[in-house]
Amino acid sequence: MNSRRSFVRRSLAGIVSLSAAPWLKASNPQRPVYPLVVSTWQNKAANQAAIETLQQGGRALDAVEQGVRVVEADPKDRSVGYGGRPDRDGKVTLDASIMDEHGNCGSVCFLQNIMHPVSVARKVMEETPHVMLAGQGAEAFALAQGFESKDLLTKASEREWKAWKKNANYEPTINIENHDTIGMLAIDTFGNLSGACTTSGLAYKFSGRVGDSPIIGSGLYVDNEAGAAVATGLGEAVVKTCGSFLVVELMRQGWSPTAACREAIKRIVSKQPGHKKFQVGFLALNTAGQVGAYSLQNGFMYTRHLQDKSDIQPSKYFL
Ligand code: SD4
Repeated sequence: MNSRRSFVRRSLAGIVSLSAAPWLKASNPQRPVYPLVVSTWQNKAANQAAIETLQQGGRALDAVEQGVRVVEADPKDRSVGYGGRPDRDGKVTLDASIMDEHGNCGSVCFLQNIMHPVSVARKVMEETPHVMLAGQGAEAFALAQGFESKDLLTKASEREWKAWKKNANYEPTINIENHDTIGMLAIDTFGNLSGACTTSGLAYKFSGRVGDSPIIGSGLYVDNEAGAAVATGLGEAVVKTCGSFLVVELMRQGWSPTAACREAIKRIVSKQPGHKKFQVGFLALNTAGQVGAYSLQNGFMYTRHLQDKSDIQPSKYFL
């Protein structure tokens, strides 16, 4: 399908748009840049917190952490942090990751009783020689770092879980029960990229299940010389294709963010026969500040915040 000619055309288009953009590439710190934040689904308050961090001179890394913390603390968001839907045993178990412009990264998975897994992930990155901590080890580390222990199961989530248990039928509704994981990408005024991703994972999953969000290269990937990507939707499908890494590598080859996300979706379609029954969405940002998204099914969207303007953009989709 991808003839050499169309590849060359795409590459040239990428080069032209990179050089025409007013955005700074990290290698050229003299040129002016404008802070930009994008996140999966509808997250204006989270993007606002992130953009304010950037406007105060913060790093993209600080911005994505501060941004996604807003959603982690929001009990109304049923797919992230406090108030997230529990696993089938009624336990809220969280996955999160963070990655900076140097390729440093940290993550936690199957973490319980801690409201801000993204900040624990950052501590893993900055305070340990490791990339990922899991389960009780991650929780003990968080407590030792001064995080408070909190029961994350809200009354509303508990009620829903009890209703689900009556039939215990595991067929998550596309765009509903696995919706709202926040993945956020940012460029700061130094022209550097960072990203974060945080979720309570699939509602009513098996105890111990870990999704794509804490797996570097699947739910999140950042390369300051190529771009950054995050994923949302059925994590198993994303893990099988190393989705975010694939999107970033395609952008490195000159594909636009949208084309790169579409190609990663096409990979899932061609390899995974069950794809009509689930949703996956990718969101990507290149070093020129271009944003793109693509999803398997209708219904995915992203929130973009550029300087003082915020808007919600529908993603293009495959099916
Ligand atoms: C997961 N990818 O754990 C996450 C769920 C998600 O929007 O993205 N929901 O599989």
